[in-house]
Amino acid sequence: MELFYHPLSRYSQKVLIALYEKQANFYPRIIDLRDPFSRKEFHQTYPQARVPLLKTHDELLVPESSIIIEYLDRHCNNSTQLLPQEPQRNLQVRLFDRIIDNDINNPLFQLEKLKHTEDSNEFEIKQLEKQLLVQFQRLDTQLTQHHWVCGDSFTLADCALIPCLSYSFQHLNLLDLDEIVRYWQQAQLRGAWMLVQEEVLLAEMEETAGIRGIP
Ligand SMILES: N[C@@H](CCC(=O)N[C@@H](CS)C(=O)NCC(=O)O)C(=O)O
Repeated sequence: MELFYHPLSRYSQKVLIALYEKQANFYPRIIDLRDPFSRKEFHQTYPQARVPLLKTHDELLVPESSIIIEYLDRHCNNSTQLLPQEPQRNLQVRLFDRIIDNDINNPLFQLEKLKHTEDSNEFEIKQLEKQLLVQFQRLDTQLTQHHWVCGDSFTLADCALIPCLSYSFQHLNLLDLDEIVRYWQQAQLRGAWMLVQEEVLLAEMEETAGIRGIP
């Protein structure tokens, strides 16, 4: 399998966590979408030119982080089941995966964009931050009953949430949310995230030194 991704893309990190959880072998193909040559080349493989993208052993192209993880869960058997078999729990995990992508990860992109715009609109920033805090409060309540997002075991929903927390802790006031703080501390000790984090730190250092760009 080949994974087209960038270490600083949160949706790529989501899939990397799953790959490490599943202990799956893959060829890493780093794509820098800011580089026009890299983008053009990738565009030939995948016209939507978005990362992450998985190329399977039989040359099937699988886009969309959640679908890639579902593919990995079906095809790479190890003890970690990222999508529970039991239908009710399966729905719950998929629901939280959608909530996290749509109501946390995507608004975080908007927030990053607004903060980097020169004549940034303070009102819009405050509104977004408020919306994000409401989502984190909702998750905090969910986590009072659960060790991971959807229960005792690590799932797709955790793969979705963990990459959002670094930026969120830096830019939002989450320290009053005890369960989110506890969750973030425990997530940072999870082996799969530690492996992703090593690559993220390296890419950030390269970015600072001007060796490699952010997608
Ligand atoms: N829903 C997609 C989102 C993927 C996504 O937004 N990827 C970003 C990088 S994190 C990207 O490739 N953006 C480039 C573009 O849209 O041109 C997923 O879950 O994989």
